Amino acid sequence: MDKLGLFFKSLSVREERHEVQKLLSEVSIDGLVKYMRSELCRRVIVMVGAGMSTSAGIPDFRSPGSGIYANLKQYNLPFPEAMFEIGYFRQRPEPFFHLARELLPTEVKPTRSHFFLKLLSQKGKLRRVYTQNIDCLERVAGIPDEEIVEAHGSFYRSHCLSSACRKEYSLDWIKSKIMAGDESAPKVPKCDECGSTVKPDIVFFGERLPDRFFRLTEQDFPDCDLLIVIGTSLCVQPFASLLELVPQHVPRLAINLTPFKQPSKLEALLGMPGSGFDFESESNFRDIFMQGRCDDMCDDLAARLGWKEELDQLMKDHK
Ligand code: CNA
Repeated sequence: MDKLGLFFKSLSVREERHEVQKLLSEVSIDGLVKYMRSELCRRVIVMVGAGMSTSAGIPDFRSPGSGIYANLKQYNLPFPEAMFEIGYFRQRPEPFFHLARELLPTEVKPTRSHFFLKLLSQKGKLRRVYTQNIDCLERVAGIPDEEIVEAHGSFYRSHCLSSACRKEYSLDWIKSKIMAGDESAPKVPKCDECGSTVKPDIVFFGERLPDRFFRLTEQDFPDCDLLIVIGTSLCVQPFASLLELVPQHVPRLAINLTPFKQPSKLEALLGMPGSGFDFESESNFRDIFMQGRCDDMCDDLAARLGWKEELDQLMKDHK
């Protein structure tokens, strides 16, 4: 399914209105925790965004002041998104590799929220983490590779841009190249076979999402027991539409520092309530919002679930 197909499928799922089973005894964090502790909640999908890594020192895109989009003046870009556009990158890769030093610091450690997901995995409750992040911190936290979908790719692998070459490079290789340059004059990594630019396997605007994303969303979302969304503005499609793909009765928890955007007139006309969540309405029986820093919210959840000591231990044991 392509991006547009996924978007329209999410709309059609919304249209299927019938009596749905209510799985939460009450629409509250306590009700959710009770459900999470039960045998009914075995297959949890987590959708992740840049907000989950800000406490690790990696800026997000859209937070006012600290976000990447607020700090691009020095690069003289025609428009902020050019930084991540494949056409622009082919002409002028230097700004991206300069910024990459911020996105891929050498000493960065996973956050408490990453370890909360690792704990979910250890408890056998994690179906999959769908991450928009490119920082590989889910892998570093020790979540098994098969439980992670890097929807927008990551720095984990890189390839030579030349279609005749396509030589593959590792995370360590690209990291060493990115960090080698002078901060004011970053080096563009070059292929040691053919001399072309080497690009991390990050999905730039204008590139297709990985096949694994489309294959696994079809499989996972219709068959999950809980959706958790952490640290994302839900502005990027088709990722944002995924939350519409879980069945109508499945509870959805959103954890974010700021509220989600309100619908535009057109979106409202199409019956789309902005983010797709329904926290406020009286008929809401499944959407819960925990507003705050995700590390604090995950800590709170872990405590209520009786997992706090295990979470502390996981963080302590991590080298
Ligand atoms: P975004 O649009 O910048 O939104 C981030 C959201 O997280 C905002 O709503 C913030 O309010 C919220 N937030 C920030 N800090 C916290 C916190 N501590 N706790 C809870 N919420 C917080 O970023 P999205 O992820 O929604 O956008 C998708 C883009 C961002 C993807 O294409 C990524 O590749 C890209 N990105 C990734 C990284 C990374 O890998 N760490 C960094 C920057 C951008």
